[in-house]
Order: sequence, then C-alpha cells, then structure tokens
Amino acid sequence: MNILQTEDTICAIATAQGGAIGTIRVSGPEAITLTDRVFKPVSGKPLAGRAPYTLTFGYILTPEGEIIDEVLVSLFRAPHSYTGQDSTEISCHGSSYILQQVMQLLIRQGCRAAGPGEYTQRAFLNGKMDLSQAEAVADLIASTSAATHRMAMNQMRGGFSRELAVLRDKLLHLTSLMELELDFSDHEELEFADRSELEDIARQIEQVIHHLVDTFSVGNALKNGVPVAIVGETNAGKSTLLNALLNEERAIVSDIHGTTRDVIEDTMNLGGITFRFIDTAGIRETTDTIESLGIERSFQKLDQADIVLWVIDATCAEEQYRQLADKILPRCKGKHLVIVLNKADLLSSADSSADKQLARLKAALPDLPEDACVLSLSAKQKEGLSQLQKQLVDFAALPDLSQNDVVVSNIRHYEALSRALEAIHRVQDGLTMQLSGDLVSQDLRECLYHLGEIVGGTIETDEVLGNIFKHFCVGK
Ligand SMILES: Nc1nc2c(ncn2[C@@H]2O[C@H](COP(=O)(O)OP(=O)(O)O)[C@@H](O)[C@H]2O)c(=O)[nH]1
Ligand SMILES: [Mg+2]
Repeated sequence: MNILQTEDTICAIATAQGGAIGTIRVSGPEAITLTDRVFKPVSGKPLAGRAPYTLTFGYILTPEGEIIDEVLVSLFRAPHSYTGQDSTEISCHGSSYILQQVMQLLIRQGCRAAGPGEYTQRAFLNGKMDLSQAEAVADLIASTSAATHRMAMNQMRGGFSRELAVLRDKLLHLTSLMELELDFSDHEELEFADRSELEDIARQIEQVIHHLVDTFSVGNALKNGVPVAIVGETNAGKSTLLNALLNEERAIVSDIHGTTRDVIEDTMNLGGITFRFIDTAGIRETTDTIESLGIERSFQKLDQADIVLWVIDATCAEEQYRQLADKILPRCKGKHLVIVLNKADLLSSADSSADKQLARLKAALPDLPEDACVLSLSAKQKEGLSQLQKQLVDFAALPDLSQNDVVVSNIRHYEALSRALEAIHRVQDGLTMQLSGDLVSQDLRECLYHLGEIVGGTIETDEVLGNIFKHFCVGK
C-alpha cells in the first residue's frame, strides 16, 4: 500500500469489541456516496442531499434487502472532518457480527479496509495536525494515568508544536542576521558585525532545546516506567531479584553462570509509580560471542537507566566486585545507585549485620559514591524486599505535571531534539571561534532541519510515516 495514498475511500471499525455500540468510520472522496449505497434512511432522503454535522436514522441493508441493523449515521464534509475528507460514522449495535457484515457491504461497494492509523495519517497529510500532534493521538488513546493523559493532551493540542514554532522563528531570525553579516563582509571597509547579539540569541535557543531534551527523562519515566537496570556479576541473583520484584517467574533462574544472555524487562507499579525493571546479562569476561553481545547490552541498559540496582553476592570475596566496580561505578554518575547485597540468608548472623556488611563494602570500594544506598536482602527468600521497594519509590519521585508543561515523551522527538542540540552547540562554538558566517549558517540550517523533523511536513518519506503510524490502532 502506498502510504501517501489518500484518494481512495477507507473504512474501519473504530470501537473496541464488546461495547453496546460499535462505530464504523468511512473517509475519502466517495465516503458519502458509498455509505448511501448500503444505508436506507427512514426519511427517504439520502446522505448526499443532507447538511454536514447531521445525524440520520435508518437501516443498513444487503443488496437482497435484508436488514443488517438499525443505525445512526453522522455526516462530515471536507474539509471540516477529522481527516479533512468527506466522512461518515455509522453507529451500529455493538455486535461484532453486525460490524463485520457492514464492513463487508462497504468493501463490496468499493471501500478499502483501512490500515493502522490511516485516519490520523490522512489528517496529517491534509494539514489538520502536525506529526507530533498525530503521534499524541496514539499516546492519548494509550494513556493510563493522569500524567500520561496530560502529556498527550497538551501535545495533541499543540503545546509542543507552539514551543517548536517559537524556536524556529528565533533560528530564522538568527539565520537572517548571519546573512546580513555575510552581505556586509563583502564590503571590505566594514568590520565583522558585532556577534554578541548573535551569541545571545543562540544561547536562548540552546537553553530551550536543552530544557526540552532534559524533560525526556521525566516524560519517558511517566510513559514507559522509571527505568531500573539490574546489573552485576553472573549468579549474583539478578534474575531472582527481578522475579521477586515482579512477583512472577519472569526470568530463568539457574546456578549456571551466564544463563541470562538477553535483556528481560517488565513493568510493575509501586506506590503509584510505574517502574520498568530491566534484568541484564551478568558482567564477566567471556569468550562466548552471544554472551558478550548480551553483556554489551547490559551496559547500554545501565546507561539508559535512571536507577541502577547493582546486585552483589554477599557471600563472595571482595576481590570479585572490586573489579566490577571500575566498570559499573563510572557509568552511574547522575543516576540513583542501590547496591543490593544479596543472599543474606547464606550469611551467618554475625556476618549479616547491616553495619558489618557496610563496613566491608566500604573497605572494598573506597570510591563508592556518597549517595549510593546499600541494602542487604535475600531475593530468593524474599526478605528485605520492602525496604528496597520503598527506596525505589523515594528515588523515583516524579514532578506533578500541569496541563501546560511541555514534556517530551516520544523517543523520536528526543532523538531529533538531541541532534538539534548538537547543531546549536556547533553554532555557538562557531560564533565564539569567529568562524565564517556560511559555516555557522550550515549548522543553523541543520538545527532547523532536526526541529522540523518533529512536526513533519516537508521531509518525511513513506518509510518514516509508515513507522510512525503502524503503531496506531486500526480505525484511528
Ligand atoms: N541462597 C540464596 N540463593 C540465591 C539468592 N538469590 C539467588 N540465588 C541463587 O543463585 C543462583 C543464581 O541466581 P540467578 O538469579 O540466576 O542469578 P543471575 O545470574 O544474577 O541472574 C540461583 O541458583 C539462585 O537460586 C538468595 O537470595 N539466596
Ligand atoms: Mg540472570
């Protein structure tokens, strides 16, 4: 299917199964004509002769004249509809048999069954909304909490788009000042224009983009759960801890070293906050290719996490985790770190006292960050878990969002913003280093390009759009 095709007429069931009412949406140049062919209004007056924004009561009939259902049809005319095209919505009784029959009748008349997100895609292509707003529609449908609802609603209503538009204006202003400078520099008698004003504007732009990039950690935590990476040596009990936290046998536990080779993740709600627990392959020297790929991914997941649970087998010699500390601790900067001394059940009661364990750990790891939290527990016996859970909730305290806060929660937007940030940093460097105007302008254009990617409209290919809309539900 050509993703950019909007000239045919599509139909889809837009409601979830099992409700009292089921709605079929029809959109496209022939939406009204094709609906009229399966619909017999009680009044006798076809939809084609009716005003938009009206409801018409009637029957859906087979060509043989059998009544499939009594329905209400709403009518929208281009461009004043969700998709910007002529559209109808047929509200039937919510039987999936009825809905399938109506769909088949429409398809027999020449409609095409819509793909995921095709209505929203048409709305985007017809200029009803920009790409970030279209993506917010999917987020809104998927929203499960006040926070995710607010983020999606704000984005859908254009809060983010407006912020980007202001940035774009500033960037264009800066570009025009740069061009002015270029024009002047042709005249040899003129000095280089004073660049302090340019630097000032670039700094303002940098601050806004920087702020937006920073909001992603909150946005992502709210949407996908606060990422908690469980890392450590093989056999320390990481998978056992994951299972204990999730309260289900999610990951395979075994005393064979290197059992977990891939990343396993799942979410769990604690104290009203969704956490995304990520069990990783144990970190050790290995010659096994697949295992070392797994270990590489462990480090990736550690880097992406907000909270790191470093699981240590408390019965092991210090020597073992001292080596690991060099690999783990430098990567935990700016993150919350919990050191889990696991297998407390195997320690003698003398050894297992919290003070003693802490002293032992501090002696082994002198460069342990001050704010790291150390907990002793038994993942296998599920002892000491509640303390860990409480600590997680404390670490994860998320801000309350207001309706007007722009929070980036979409990874595509985050990546585009990060590239825009790199570009504006190059602009700033170029200005301070007195680089020539055309070099700086190039980075300015790149910054604009990446911001433009977020709202879309000029640059996206079928592939980009296909990727975005395939995650939508059919009928939206
Ligand atoms: N006694 C005891 N054994 C544990 C504990 N946690 C894990 N184990 C055992 O240690 C072995 C390795 O556990 P696993 O969760 O697969 O470790 P991973 O390699 O870090 O994922 C298994 O035999 C577990 O049953 C614990 O708290 N106490
Ligand atoms: Mg494991």
